[in-house]
Amino acid sequence: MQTYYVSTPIYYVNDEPHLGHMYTTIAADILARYERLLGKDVFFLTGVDEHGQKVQQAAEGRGIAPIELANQVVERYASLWPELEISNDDFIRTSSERHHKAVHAMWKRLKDAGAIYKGFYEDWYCVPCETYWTETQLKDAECFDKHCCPDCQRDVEKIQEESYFFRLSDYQERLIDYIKANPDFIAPESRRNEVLSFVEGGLRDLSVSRTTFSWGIPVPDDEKHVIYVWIDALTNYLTAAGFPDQEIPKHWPADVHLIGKDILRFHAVYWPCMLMAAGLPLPKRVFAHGWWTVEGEKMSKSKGNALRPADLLEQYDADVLRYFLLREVPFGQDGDFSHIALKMRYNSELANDVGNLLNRSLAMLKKYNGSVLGESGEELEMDRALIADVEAMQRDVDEMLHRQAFHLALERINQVVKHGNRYVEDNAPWGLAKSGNTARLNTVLYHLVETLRLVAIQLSPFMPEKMGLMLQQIMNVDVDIAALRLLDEAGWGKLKAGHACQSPSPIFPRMDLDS
Ligand code: ME8
Repeated sequence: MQTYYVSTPIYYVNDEPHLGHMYTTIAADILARYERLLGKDVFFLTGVDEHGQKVQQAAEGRGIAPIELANQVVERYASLWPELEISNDDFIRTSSERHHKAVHAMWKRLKDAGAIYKGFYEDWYCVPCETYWTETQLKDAECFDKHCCPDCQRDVEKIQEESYFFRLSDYQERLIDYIKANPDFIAPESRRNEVLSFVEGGLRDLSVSRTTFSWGIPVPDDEKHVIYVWIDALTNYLTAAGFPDQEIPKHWPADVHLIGKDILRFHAVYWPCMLMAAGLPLPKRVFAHGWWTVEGEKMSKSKGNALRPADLLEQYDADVLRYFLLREVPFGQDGDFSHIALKMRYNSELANDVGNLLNRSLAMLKKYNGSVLGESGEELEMDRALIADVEAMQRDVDEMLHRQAFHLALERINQVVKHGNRYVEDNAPWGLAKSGNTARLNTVLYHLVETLRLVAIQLSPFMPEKMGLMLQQIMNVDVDIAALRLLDEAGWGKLKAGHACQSPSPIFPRMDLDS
């Protein structure tokens, strides 16, 4: 069976879950659900990043041990994901024994390959970003005088320590060749170009151990050193897949690592070079999405405007949030979250388009034929056009989701829904009923219900709960969304004459714009 592996970043436990974490995880969930629909053996991984100075400092600030802080925050994630219908197959914690073992195995492979050496390190360090900067980089970013981080503008500290280094510079040419030979490796394209010019600008060896704090995985046989948090964190993708017990795990290489644009360099430069050095295959794709602002402002702790998923879930159904986040902004671009935009999008595309098509179709079926699909008559050009549109949508959505163009996939499905609503107007079933044209009426109602069924299947990775309800009304049985397979379900004509649907029951009631 074909495998599919999608991952989210592992989230730092120094912070509560927020909109950004929720966004990537929902996106990954949609891909995982879609690939399961295709019948693949899917591995969907998320988890938490527990080590590093940042977490140690956050725990100290609260007067607790880092592992206690981690345990608290893990609880928050573990209880949030089911509420957002996240169907992850595994949840990785970097404090776990299995991960410790994998990081040691990775270190050993790098060491055995001659890619790690001991040296002396002097540089500038940004704790919040867990990133090192050279003097030149600070100067280039006009940050040297202020001693601030070129990324986040916060203070950087000068670090001098004995350190192990990874020979990143040795892999510069190989990485450039790889990126050029694999145009799909880094997406979107603008990010790929960014990474290429960064690598072409020259790679320095990377300091991969610390002696200034203790919260991490010790370097084998040199315990005063802790392994750099990014070497530790990136290895999570292999740990959960079964490394090192399986040298190349069944699901490896990953099909796509979904990440935010701020952590692209780690995933598109350090990680592939580490894997090359370790002699392991590279992930097929790294997709860096954009950042959300909230009501036009940058989310920040100090402003207190970071959107908490738990608060959003009090206001909106999980499915509505899932739909909005992936529909509103092209994946890869920055976007703005606003309540009014969510409500307007919901009212127009979910309440007015999908909800309306479902309600009016099932209501007419009930009124004119006791909810039972009758024998269809002759197929007209307009019927064939609707079927062709549905089938083209299925192909388009497949192509779009394989390049993570979620918003286009949703737009394409919406076109079919709009087509369905136009088809109702064009055929005016109420007129057919009045004139007693039963054969045509049956044909029209059949095409509507079959379109709705296939639309619901395409939307099910995005809105599993709502589409479960929609399919239940159409199929008249409880439908296990997770068990659906396109091979069995996606052909036009699965519903047969004589099939009874349920009475319509609104799944997308209109939202009040003022509340
Ligand atoms: O970076 N909009 O963890 P993290 C969209 N532990 N995404 C956002 C965002 C926003 N406003 N703010 C943050 C880490 N993010 C590491 C990862 S992976 C081996 C290790 C995203 O908890 C951000 O882009 O700080 C990042 O991808 C993710 O949240 C996790 O951030």
